[in-house]
Amino acid sequence: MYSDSIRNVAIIAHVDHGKTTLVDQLLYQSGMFRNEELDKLAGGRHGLVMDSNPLERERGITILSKNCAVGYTGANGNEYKINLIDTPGHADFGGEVERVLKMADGVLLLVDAFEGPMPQTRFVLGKALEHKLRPIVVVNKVDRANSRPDDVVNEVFDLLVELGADDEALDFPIVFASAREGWATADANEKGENLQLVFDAIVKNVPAPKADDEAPLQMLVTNLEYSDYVGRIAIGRLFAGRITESEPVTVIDKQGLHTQQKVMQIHQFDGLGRKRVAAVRAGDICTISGLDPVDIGDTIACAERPSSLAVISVDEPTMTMTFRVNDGPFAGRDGKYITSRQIGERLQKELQQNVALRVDPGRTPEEFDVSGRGLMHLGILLENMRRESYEVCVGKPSVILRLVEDRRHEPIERLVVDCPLDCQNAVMSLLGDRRSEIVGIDAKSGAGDFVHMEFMIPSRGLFGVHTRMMNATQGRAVMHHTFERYGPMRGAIPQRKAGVAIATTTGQVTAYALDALYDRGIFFVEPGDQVYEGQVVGEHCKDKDIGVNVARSKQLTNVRASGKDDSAKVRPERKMSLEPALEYIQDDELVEICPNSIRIRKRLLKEADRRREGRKGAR
Ligand SMILES: Nc1nc2c(ncn2[C@@H]2O[C@H](COP(=O)(O)OP(=O)(O)OP(=O)(O)O)[C@@H](O)[C@H]2O)c(=O)[nH]1
Ligand SMILES: [Mg+2]
Repeated sequence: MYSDSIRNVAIIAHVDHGKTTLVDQLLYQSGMFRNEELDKLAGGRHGLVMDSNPLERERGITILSKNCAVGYTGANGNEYKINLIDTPGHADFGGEVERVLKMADGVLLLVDAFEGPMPQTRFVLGKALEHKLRPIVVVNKVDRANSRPDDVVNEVFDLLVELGADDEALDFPIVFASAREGWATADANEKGENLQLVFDAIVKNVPAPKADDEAPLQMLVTNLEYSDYVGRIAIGRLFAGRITESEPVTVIDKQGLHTQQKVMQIHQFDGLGRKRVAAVRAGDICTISGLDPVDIGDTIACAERPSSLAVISVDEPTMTMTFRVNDGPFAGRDGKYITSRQIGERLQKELQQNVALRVDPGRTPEEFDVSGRGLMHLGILLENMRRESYEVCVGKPSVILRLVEDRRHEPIERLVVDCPLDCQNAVMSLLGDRRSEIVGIDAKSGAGDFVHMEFMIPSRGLFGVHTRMMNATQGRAVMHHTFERYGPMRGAIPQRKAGVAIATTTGQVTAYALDALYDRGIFFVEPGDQVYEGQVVGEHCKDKDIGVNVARSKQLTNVRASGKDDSAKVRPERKMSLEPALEYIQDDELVEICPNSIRIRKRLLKEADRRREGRKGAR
């Protein structure tokens, strides 16, 4: 059968365990690209070809899952086409992983040879097992000096047992690899030469798609793209039948609504690029242009005998935030799109591709309640909007509660912290305050005096923890967390203790004014910045808010005094980037996000208004 020569495999792992590096190397070694071409595509020496969008490059992480395909000639001389699906490892993009697993018949589970299975390893592996996908375990980074590959294999086995895997899955094939150096080996103590073992493991262990290409067409749309030339492009896998250019088809949406449409062009993945083809058969992954409306989760079916495939279900969001029109005095200064209609349309567009996102109308027509999987999930959306010249204000993120038998339940996350032994107490006391419970602790073998701790902690308790953890351990701790389950609401969690410094006038910040406020706290602005009344310009050293005039300039006189005249001693400012700012704010504050600036402000800009509201609250 045609589909015998196809392998569809998803690469899954915890963040940074080397998925994209491996996919890049597989592409490279399959001989499709010459070195220089890859370098050009990767945008330089260190870039990864597959992490192609600017935010991914900047942050060094994968955000969107992506397809590519490589050819491979097996030991028996058979030709195979391997569709590789690279997935993001960060917990907030778990929705992406869930969605694309539908395309795969097997997974490569990468595990760092030093770190071992981490929270997101557990999550993605659990999802793979739910989809009945058997893992091939790739213990990666065995080139690392402190790697402990054999222990890691045992830990993966234990994890599979814990997740209730069947015997077949427990008998997983193992490959040891260094994705960065481009080799794999069956024996962890020996260096390999190339990645052939990985290719062989895929060909041998990933089942060929079971798909009947004589049956009526069924293709599941798992991804969408836009092109200025052809409009919407649907990406997905053919589960049955064939699809040909210019063919009339029936698109069945999630509600079961049928629309008659016509296919324009069909492309198959070919290396990093795509190749136009006249037809595609069941089992393969392809892109279709010419269909509109078409959405993720829709089935593209045969025009005469249409029937739909099971809809993709994705876990519900756990965190929500209010997006609203920027009504600050500087609104429209650097953004192009600022009205609620423009913001609303942008959010609708995002919904089509971002499956784990939800948008509800807010309290006023100027507001939207946007919910997602975590701070980074929503942060990336905001970062993208900002780059596209939108301006928005957002309120303090909050977790989504659920009612279970009349009791409020909140999201609980599994948090893993690795730190040197001498920081252990600092970490425990920081987390102890935050309603966490410890579920595991052990010294990592082969890693000197490091401890590995696992906690269950309410998502609420994680706000602002990162900064505090870094301060408490001088940056030596590594932490990761993943949503685990909903659980009964735990008690109160300490909020930001410090008050803030609020600008009392609108104007340009002067060194002179900051100098005079030197001992009042830390400032988020620097001389030359424009600020407005009601903007939060710094953190007060006491627990109350204060008003400050940071735009005060020196009275000019004719007499030049000698001495400390221009040598204002301004402390370096604490620059607040997007996500830290979101974690920082309280209920009465907003983060204003514009293309060139991120500001924190009080919801009510006038002090008198804030005081009136405060009195109302106290009554
Ligand atoms: N020493 C060593 N480092 C590696 C190896 N493979 C990847 N890395 C490094 O690990 C880091 C993360 O690699 P990525 O390929 O971006 O990891 P990823 O799993 O795609 O990460 P996300 O997509 O963000 O989840 C990079 O700095 C790589 O250079 C390896 O085999 N050995
Ligand atoms: Mg990646």
